[in-house]
Amino acid sequence: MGTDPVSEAQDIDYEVVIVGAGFAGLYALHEMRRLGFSAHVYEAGDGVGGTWYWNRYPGARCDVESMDYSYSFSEELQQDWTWSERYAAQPEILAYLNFVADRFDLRRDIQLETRVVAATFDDASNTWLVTTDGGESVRTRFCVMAAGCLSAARMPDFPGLSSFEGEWYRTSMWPRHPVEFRGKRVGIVGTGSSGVQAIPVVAQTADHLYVFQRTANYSVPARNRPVTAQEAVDWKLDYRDHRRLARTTPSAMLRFPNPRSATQVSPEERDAEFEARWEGGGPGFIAAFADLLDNREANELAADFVRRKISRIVEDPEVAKELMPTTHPLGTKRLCADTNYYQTYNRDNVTLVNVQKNPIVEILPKGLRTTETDYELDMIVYAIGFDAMTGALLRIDVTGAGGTKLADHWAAGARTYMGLGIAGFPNMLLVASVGSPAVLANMPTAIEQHIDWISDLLTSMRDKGRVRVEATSEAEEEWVQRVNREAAKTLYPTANSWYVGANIEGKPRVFLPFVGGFARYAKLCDNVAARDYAGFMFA
Ligand code: N01
Repeated sequence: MGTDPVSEAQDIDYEVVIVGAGFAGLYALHEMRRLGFSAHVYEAGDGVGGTWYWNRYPGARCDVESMDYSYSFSEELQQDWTWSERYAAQPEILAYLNFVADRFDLRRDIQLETRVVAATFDDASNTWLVTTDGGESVRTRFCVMAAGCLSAARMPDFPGLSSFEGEWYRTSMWPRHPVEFRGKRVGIVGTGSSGVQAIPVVAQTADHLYVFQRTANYSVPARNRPVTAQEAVDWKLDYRDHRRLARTTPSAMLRFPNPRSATQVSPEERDAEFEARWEGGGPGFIAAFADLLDNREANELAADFVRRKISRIVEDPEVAKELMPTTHPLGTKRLCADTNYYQTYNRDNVTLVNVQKNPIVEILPKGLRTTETDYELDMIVYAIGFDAMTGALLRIDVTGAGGTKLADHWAAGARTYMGLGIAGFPNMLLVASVGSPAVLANMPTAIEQHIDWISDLLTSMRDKGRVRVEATSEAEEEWVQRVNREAAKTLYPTANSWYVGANIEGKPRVFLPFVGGFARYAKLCDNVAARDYAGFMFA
């Protein structure tokens, strides 16, 4: 990098250290290299892929259509890769990310099986000292935190956990060895997106499956199917235009909300629209009407439609009733997309257990105890989610300017400026973090947008001889308030979801993602950049 000030510090090992080698880390590395920055990636797994490396549980599949859920940065890449299914399964997405790593020769700068455990900013040199679990320490000008928003897997904390004599797994840390359900009594705890995908698959071979459900969740059929050769050809013909159009939408994918209100159409029209979306498949159901996520009455109409579907699909009326969500509006916890989820409860070998009514008390050597019954189990699968959005960063001992700990800065609730920077933590750039719309949008596109923005920032700093960038406290405060204002216009904050940290005991209840939509957010980011990175200060 010659003598430009960004790389001038004598003892810098890399200009950019990137934490994580999932969708975000891989693209960040590609971009940093392309722009001529020396970059190094640390990845805890023994392979690349991030989310798609760890979440290899049976049934794991994306709920964004594969033609959308992929990188757009290389026309050749998107032309050359062929997706086999409308919603790609985990092995195919992992194969894609490995293909990307090979194609762009990324592996030589990725250090696998290495977890970053600490990052400490040095005010004198404006650099970070990054320390790994292997005891290695490197100095870098910038840290790009691409550690994931759903990557800090929750550990079950039931008493007696380690006394269990059978096999037990977490969906979020699924082992690489084959897991056999045949001939076994299996319990699955959790009915979020992961549980809803795993349950129908495990039920096919398990001797008996007990589903321990605390909160009934809304799920719509995915209607997965192969991508036909003709569809792929048609899509690829206009791939650039598809991508351009997708970036103008709130979700960053080709999903177009019906602009009408659910309350202002006739019951027949309403049901016809819901039915069409249900038959069409996938989480596009939430876009059936414009006001489903901000008008309680409209939302209740959609919720009622799904409950009616459940009552028709599930043969036992008692079980159907237990499966009907009533405690939160539809979509305020992530809407699940399934393949035969509700149908699975018609199988003789599946039992639904309501652990809202009778909570799990402890794990026994041979099973699980609720306040009502002991269940004998050979295997327990915990699909209990993540310390979302903040967990991955807080598991690193991050110390910013003047010795401030990130854990302290976030003690009353996580806060960022634009989801990209944190006041008091100079030269640390975030990807798909708190205050970003990424988790409510098409993740690869959001990631590309964030990293393109970061790339422009670093390039402009190099051009201007700047060595330190930091969000101002005022800009951060304004963004936090904006994130809250946007959320308050919606029904999202009414649910006890991971969007507000409610799934983690003691986590401050703060609305974490930006719900204002991808397209609006991207425009705001462009405006910030156009005003010489307004809200950031430089040295
Ligand atoms: O986790 P979750 P997830 N006793 O937190 C229950 C993405 N994703 O891994 O709701 C009993 O949603 C908990 O119950 P409750 C997607 O963004 C995407 O399923 O807290 N139950 C809940 O049912 C998703 O939102 C895809 O009452 C307990 C479940 O465990 C995010 O990842 C696929 C419990 C956790 O659900 C997380 O999904 C998979 C306890 N002590 C994931 N503790 C697709 O693209 C927790 N639970 C399709």
